[in-house]
Amino acid sequence: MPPTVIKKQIPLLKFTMQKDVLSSTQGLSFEDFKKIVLNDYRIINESRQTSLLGRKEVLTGKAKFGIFGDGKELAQVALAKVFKDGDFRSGYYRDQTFMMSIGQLTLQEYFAGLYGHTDLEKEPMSGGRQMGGHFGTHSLNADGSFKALVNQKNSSADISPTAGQMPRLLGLAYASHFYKINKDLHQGKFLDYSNKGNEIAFGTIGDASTSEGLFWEAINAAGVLQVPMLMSVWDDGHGISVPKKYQTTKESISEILKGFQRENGGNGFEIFKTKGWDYAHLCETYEKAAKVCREEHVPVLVHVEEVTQPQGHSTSGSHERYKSKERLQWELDFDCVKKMREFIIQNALADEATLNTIEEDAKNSVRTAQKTAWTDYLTPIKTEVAEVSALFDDLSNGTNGSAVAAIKTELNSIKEPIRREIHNAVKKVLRLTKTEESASRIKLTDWLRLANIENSDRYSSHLMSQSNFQVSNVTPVAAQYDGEKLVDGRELLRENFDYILSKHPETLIFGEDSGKIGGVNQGLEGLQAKYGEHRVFDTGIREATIMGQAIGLSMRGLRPIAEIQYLDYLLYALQIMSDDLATVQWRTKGMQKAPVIIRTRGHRLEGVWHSGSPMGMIVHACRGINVCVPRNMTQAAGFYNLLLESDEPSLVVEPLNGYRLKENLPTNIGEYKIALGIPETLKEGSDVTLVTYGSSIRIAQEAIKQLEEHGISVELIDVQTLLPFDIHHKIVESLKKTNRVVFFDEDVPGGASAYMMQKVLEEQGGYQYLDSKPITIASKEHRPAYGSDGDYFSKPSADDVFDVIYNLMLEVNPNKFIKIY
Ligand SMILES: Cc1ncc(C[n+]2csc(CCOP(=O)(O)OP(=O)(O)O)c2C)c(N)n1
Repeated sequence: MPPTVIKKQIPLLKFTMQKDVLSSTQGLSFEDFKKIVLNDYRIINESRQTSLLGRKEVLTGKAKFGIFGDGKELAQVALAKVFKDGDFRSGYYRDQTFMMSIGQLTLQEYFAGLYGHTDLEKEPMSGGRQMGGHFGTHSLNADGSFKALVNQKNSSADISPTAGQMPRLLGLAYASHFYKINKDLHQGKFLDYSNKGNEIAFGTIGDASTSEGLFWEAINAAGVLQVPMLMSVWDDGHGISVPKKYQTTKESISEILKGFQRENGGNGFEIFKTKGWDYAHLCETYEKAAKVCREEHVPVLVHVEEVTQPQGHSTSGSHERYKSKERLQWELDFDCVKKMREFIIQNALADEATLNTIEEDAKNSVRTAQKTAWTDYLTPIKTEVAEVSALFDDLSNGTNGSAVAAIKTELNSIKEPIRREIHNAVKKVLRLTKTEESASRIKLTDWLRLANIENSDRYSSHLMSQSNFQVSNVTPVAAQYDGEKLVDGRELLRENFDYILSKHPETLIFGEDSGKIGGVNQGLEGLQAKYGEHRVFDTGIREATIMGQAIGLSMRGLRPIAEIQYLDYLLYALQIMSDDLATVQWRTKGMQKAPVIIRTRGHRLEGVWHSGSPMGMIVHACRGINVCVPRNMTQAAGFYNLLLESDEPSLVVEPLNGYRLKENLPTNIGEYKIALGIPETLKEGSDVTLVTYGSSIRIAQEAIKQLEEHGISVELIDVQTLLPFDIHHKIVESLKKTNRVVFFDEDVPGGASAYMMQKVLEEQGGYQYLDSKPITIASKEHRPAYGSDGDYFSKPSADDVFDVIYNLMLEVNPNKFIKIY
């Protein structure tokens, strides 16, 4: 039947199937149309059954935790219809139906995720690293290079912190904007990453999570930047148990966002409202929303109201505790699966029997998928039980044979074993048989060794890149000089950024004041004028979304250098750095990357919030990100040049008080590269090793001069990078010579100085070579007080360094040194 008849068949007021919903499939026969609707009905039923069975799997102990997408199915099949190849998603744990609809999640994979299957082939979302319901697609080839992202449907990897998906979403959308306006990227490999910016970034969020600051910051930034971001809010009225009246002013996100609505050709958002149970209206709304978003390249928000949550928030508790009887009844009446069934019957798209069959088939497919996933998950573990049991048998003739046999019996009695239980058993047996020397025991220790290697890959790989582009694969290049050409540190940096921008069309540098004035310290002076506003630009004051902007851009093949104006303000972005950026590679087991370069400046200038050096906090929060702490701008530039050749996310903390100091300009500016994790010995000495970095280097040098006058010889080591830290264990070599060590920085006591101490004394075994107690020199516990005296009495000075080292030597040799004060 021709489409006009369809319209007659579906006499719903707002449902203009021919024009709006199915405009992309014009000429569709009625039979084909029915197939689409019934296929959607199949998907939502399969998804619902997955949620129902998934919950049971948790409650019976097979899986640890479950958080499902029940109630959100219908909105997501509608949303999926407008998601095209090349598009990106940044969403959250409710989106299973969407992922199934775009063909990026099978039922079996869903269950593999629930069980935490560590095989990426079976559990492609994270290889068991994230809890089920955290989705992502594979962006990378085996060698770490990007796939042709334009030919696939992409989802950035989810994280659990509510609204944590928003900053990244902004960046994914901004990438489309950048690809569109940067004509240099309309060719070559860039056409694999973006079709000239034609893609949409799709965001999803729960209504309660819109209470988070990150939501507002990202929404405002998207409105300012006018990026193609299609945001859906699934409004089920609650955030766990807390209802909307405690979450949202006026209890409606679309109501309070009205001020963001585009008007009279101005910028802003296009805002739509629809209902989570109304298939026709959902399809119509998303068709319109995507059209505006894609064609006009503007942000759009779809507020999906009247969404249910049939099983409550998660497997942690039941919703009967906090929902009224009326609400519970309403959720039954307006369940989207039930409503779609009614819609199909009303419009004579299928009869009861057909729908019953679809529902029954869905149950069966889900049950089959669950069983297969469980068998797949359990089989390799059971194989390991069998392997170690055979090895235990070999050992059961020894002195402790009966005890070994008992351990084997106990292990084999576990119906659904996990690897921890196997390891417990193996270690117990090895302890019992520690005095036995047999080939069987050697086999068992070999088994354990190999199992540890495999488990390390299962759980601990890819904290940093393991690709061809990892930092350690980039060859360093020495800086070259032709006599002396002294320039300010900031000029050296500017020359370097100039070179970077000219060499890499995919780089862009942005942050507060980075554009027009070229940065608060002028390291980018004139570069906006030279390369254009799209390459070097100002942002609003919004550190978390500057970070997210960089993450999203870098996930789409671009190389952002994101500026955080001062190290003290990195705290605003630290959550996103820690939860999102630092975990991208690890949480996808190397299937996604975000090679962001963060540029900031810190350590020492004046006042409470322009002198911070919270390096311990950063290195502990950001394992997964390189942390470079150059002592001057020559070093900083060398790091930038190396990092751009690699695919690892990194932070470079420029020394804030070094922009106006003179440095010798290398002739190969932009090209020399400094390797990470390689400390530099700046001065040889024999009495004490002094380990430090960044702005503390100059203080150390001043103290060392004075110490020399008192007959004390200090070896000064600049660690250069805190992450990675001294990968070749160079510092311990110095300890072998001096037998004394002082770790010095401007962090709080127990901060990064203690971190360095642990690395050198414990990891490198430095404790063996010490003749004196190891010492750390750090700031006071309070923030640095304002003014030069505030600095002197809050942060370690050359006097402090002198005193500590002098007193150390006084204790060592009271005959040679006398107490000064
Ligand atoms: C930053 C943060 N705070 C708290 C939580 C715990 N938590 C998980 S989900 C959730 C409620 C979210 O509600 P909503 O955004 O409406 O999404 P829904 O689960 O209802 O789909 C909370 C508080 C979290 N994951 N992250």
